[in-house]
Amino acid sequence: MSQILSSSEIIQAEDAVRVGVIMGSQSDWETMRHACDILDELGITHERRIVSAHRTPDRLADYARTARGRGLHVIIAGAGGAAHLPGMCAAWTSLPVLGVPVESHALKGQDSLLSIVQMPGGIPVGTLAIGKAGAKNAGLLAASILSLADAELAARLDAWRGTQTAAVADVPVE
Ligand code: RP5
Repeated sequence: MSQILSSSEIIQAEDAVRVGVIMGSQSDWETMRHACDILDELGITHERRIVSAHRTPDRLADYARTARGRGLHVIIAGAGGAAHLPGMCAAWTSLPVLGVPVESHALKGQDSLLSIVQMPGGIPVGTLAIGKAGAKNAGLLAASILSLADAELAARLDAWRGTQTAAVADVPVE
């Protein structure tokens, strides 16, 4: 039997947090804010949390294990250095996990990239580029995933891409 929702329940459902953006440290925020900016631009409700695989392992386990039950659809996880956060998050949940390698001081994020991308078969992490571009694309990829079941979001995403295309000049300026 179909369930009839009240208008307040519909508003609540539309406002439900759909993406979790987690990062290993406050120092990752300058990178991860670019994922949140895209989610904001596309009207995707999300939450932001500092969750460290190393310093707060219990917080990570709680966060990832309860994510699907709380209604999240996608998790974007950014970390730098020995960047175990995306992989450990993916170990605790079967939601799509998008990993963003944060640019480290010592190795310019190559350590982060290799830590995130080389997952053994069986526990996938969709790994993006190092730094700002990766965070931005993680937001866009989360939008693409959500758009599979959300035609209005698909239209907003296509419009966003159209605006980007229209902003590319034909010739370079001096
Ligand atoms: C990682 O260690 C974090 O994701 C961060 O990129 C890196 C450095 O953290 P802080 O020492 O700046 O807190 O766990």
